[in-house]
Amino acid sequence: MSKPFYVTTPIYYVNDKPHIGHTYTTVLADVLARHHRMLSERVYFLTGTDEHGQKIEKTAAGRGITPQQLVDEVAPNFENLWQQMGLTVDHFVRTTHTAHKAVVQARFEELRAKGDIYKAEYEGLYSVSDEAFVTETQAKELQAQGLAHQLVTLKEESYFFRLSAYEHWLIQLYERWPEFVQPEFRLNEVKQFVAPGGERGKLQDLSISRTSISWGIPVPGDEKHVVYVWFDALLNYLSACREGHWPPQVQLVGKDILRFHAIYWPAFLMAMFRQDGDDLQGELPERIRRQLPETILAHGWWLMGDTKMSKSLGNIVRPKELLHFGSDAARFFLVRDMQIGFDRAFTFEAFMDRLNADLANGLGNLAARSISMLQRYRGGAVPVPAVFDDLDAEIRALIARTAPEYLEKAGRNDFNGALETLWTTLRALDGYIVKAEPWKLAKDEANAAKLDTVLAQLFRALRMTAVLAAPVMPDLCQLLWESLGLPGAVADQRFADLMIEAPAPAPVADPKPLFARIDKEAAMTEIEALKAAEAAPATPRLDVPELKETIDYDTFAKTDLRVGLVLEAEEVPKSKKLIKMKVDLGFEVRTILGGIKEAYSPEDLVGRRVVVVANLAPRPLMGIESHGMLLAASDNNSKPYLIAPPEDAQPGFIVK
Ligand code: ME8
Repeated sequence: MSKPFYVTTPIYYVNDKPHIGHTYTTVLADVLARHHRMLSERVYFLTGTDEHGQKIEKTAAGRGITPQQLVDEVAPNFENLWQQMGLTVDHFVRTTHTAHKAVVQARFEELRAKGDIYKAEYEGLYSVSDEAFVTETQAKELQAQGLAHQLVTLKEESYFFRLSAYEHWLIQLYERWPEFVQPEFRLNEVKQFVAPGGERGKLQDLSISRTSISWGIPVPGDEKHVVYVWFDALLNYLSACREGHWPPQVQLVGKDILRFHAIYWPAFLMAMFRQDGDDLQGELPERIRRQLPETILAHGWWLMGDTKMSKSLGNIVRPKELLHFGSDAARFFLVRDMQIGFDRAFTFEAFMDRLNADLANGLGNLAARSISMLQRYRGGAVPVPAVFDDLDAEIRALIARTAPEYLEKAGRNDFNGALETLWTTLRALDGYIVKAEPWKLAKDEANAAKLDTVLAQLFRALRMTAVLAAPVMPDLCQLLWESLGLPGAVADQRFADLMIEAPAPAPVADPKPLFARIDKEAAMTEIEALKAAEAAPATPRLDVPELKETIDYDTFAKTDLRVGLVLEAEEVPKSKKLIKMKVDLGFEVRTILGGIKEAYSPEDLVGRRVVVVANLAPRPLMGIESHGMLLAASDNNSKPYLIAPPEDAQPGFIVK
C-alpha cells in the first residue's frame, strides 16, 4: 500500500471574498498534492469553508436573509475559484454539512463524558473579528498592532475544554517532535506561548460554547449553547478526512491562526485519542503522537509595501488580477517568490518582472532555442551523447544533481528554494550555449559528436524541468513535455522514474511558445481596469418575491396586452401615487390610472408609448374608474420603470 499524504488548507470564512492570501495557501496545497502524487503517494487534498459564527449571523441579519442563505450564496465563490484555477481538490468541506455537524456533536459528547469538557461561568474580553476570547495581554497586543479587532466584554455560562491539563504533553510534543511546526522560528513562537512561567503564564482552559450566538452547531443535550467556532472549525479536518488517510501530513495555515492549530488542535486530538490510564503528567505516548498531524506549516503574509492588505485600505490583491496572467504564471510567482514562514511585499512590478525573467526569457527562451537547434541541426531527432569535454562534464554533473537537490528541498516543503535550484541550473544552461557555441559546431562535420552532446544535454535538462516543475505549472510543463516529443501526460510521470540520461523516445515537435512576454505598461492598464470594476459599488441585491407558480400558455394568452400612446396626463388630487392618463389604444381612447407619480411627472408621460393590460376588468381608484393597467418593472424597493415599446410600434399593436 502506498504512503498516504493528507494535506489541508484552513477552511475560509465565507464573509469575505477570496484574496491573494487564500489563493496562495490553496495553490501551495495543490502544489504539494500534485508533487506527492508524482512521488506515488496516495494523496487526499482537503479545503473548504468555515460557515458558522457571529460574523456570519450579523452579515446575514444586515442583509435581511438567513445565515444559511448567506453561506449558500458565498461558499461557491471559493469552490468555483479553485475549479477555475484547476486545483486538484479531493473534497470541499463546509461546516454546515450534516456529516460535519454530526462529528462535532459526537466528539463533544465523547470529551464531555471523559471529563475533558465541563460547564462553568465565563467572563472575559472577546474579539468579535477573531471569534475568540482573548487575555488582557493579547488584547493589548492586538490593539498595539493596529488590527481593528472589536473587543467586547462577555459574561456567560460556557462549556470549557480542559486545555490546561494538556500543557505538559504539548510541551513534549514541541520538544521531541519539533517538525510538528514548520518553519522552526514559528515553533519558537508557539513554545513561548505555552512555556510554563513564560510571559503568558500557564495555559487556561478554553471556552468552547456560546449562548449569545445561535448560528452554530448546538451542544448535544443543552441546545441553548452552540459549539464555539474554533472547536467546530478545527474538527473539519477530522470530519472530512477520507478513510485510511488519518492523520494529516501537512496542514497549511497562515501565521495568524497558528496558535489555534499548534495548541488547541493537538490538545483536542490528544483528548480524543487518550485512553484510561494514560498519564497526562507523564510521557506523551508515541501512540498518540502518531494520531496528530505530522506538520503544521505556517506561512507569512503577502503585504502591500510594509502594510497589511485590508479592505479598508483598498489594497487587496484579488485572484482575478493574478489570473489575468494565466493560472500557471500566478502559481509560479506565488510559490517562487514567497519563502514559507516569512512575510513578503507584493507588487505587480515584481510579479511581471519575475514572469518575464523566468518564464518568457529563462525557461521559455531556453526551450525555444534548444528545440529549434535540434530541428535545424538534427531534423528533430535527439542524439545520444558520446564525448564529454570538461564543460560538458560539468553540465552533466550539474543536471544530475539538480533533481535530487530539487526533491530534497521540496521534501522539506521548501518549493521556493527548490525552484531557485532549478532556475540556477537553467541559467547555467544558457551559459553553456553561449560557451559551446553550437552554431559554430554545426558548421564543421568534425564537431558532430560534440554538437550531439550539447543538444542531448539541453534536451535532458528540459525534460527533467518539465517533470520537476509540473506540480507548480501543470499546463506550461505539459506544453513543454509535448514540444519535447514526449508521450502522455507529464503529471503521470513519477519522480522515482526520472531517468535523466534515458534516450528520447521520439523526435521533438515544433517549439510552442511557453509564455508570452508581458508588456508591463499595457498589463498595468488592464489591471487598473479590473481594480476599478472591483471597486465599483455592487448593484444592490434584488428584493423580489419568489417566482410565481407555472401557468400554461392558454392561461397566459388570456391576457391581452396592447401598445398604447399617452395623450394626456394629470396628477390625481390628494393621491401620493396616482396619475390619471388618457391612452390611445388604436381602436379607442381609455382612461387609465397608474401608481407612478414618484417616478414620472405628467409632462414626462405625454407622448410616451406604454404597454397596457387591455382586457383587465375596470376598477375604481380614488373615485375614478381605471380601464386597464400599464406594465412597469421594479423590485420591492425601486421606483417603477415603465415598459416602453419602440417609437415605431403603433398604438393598438398586440404585445405577446
Ligand atoms: O482564519 N497573505 O479564515 P480566513 C497570506 N476560518 N495569507 C493571508 C493573508 C495575506 N495577506 N491574509 C489572510 C480563518 N491570509 C478561519 C480558519 S481553519 C480551521 C479556520 C490567510 O478566511 C490567513 O493567514 O480569515 C489564514 O490562514 C487564511 O488566509 C484564511 O483566513
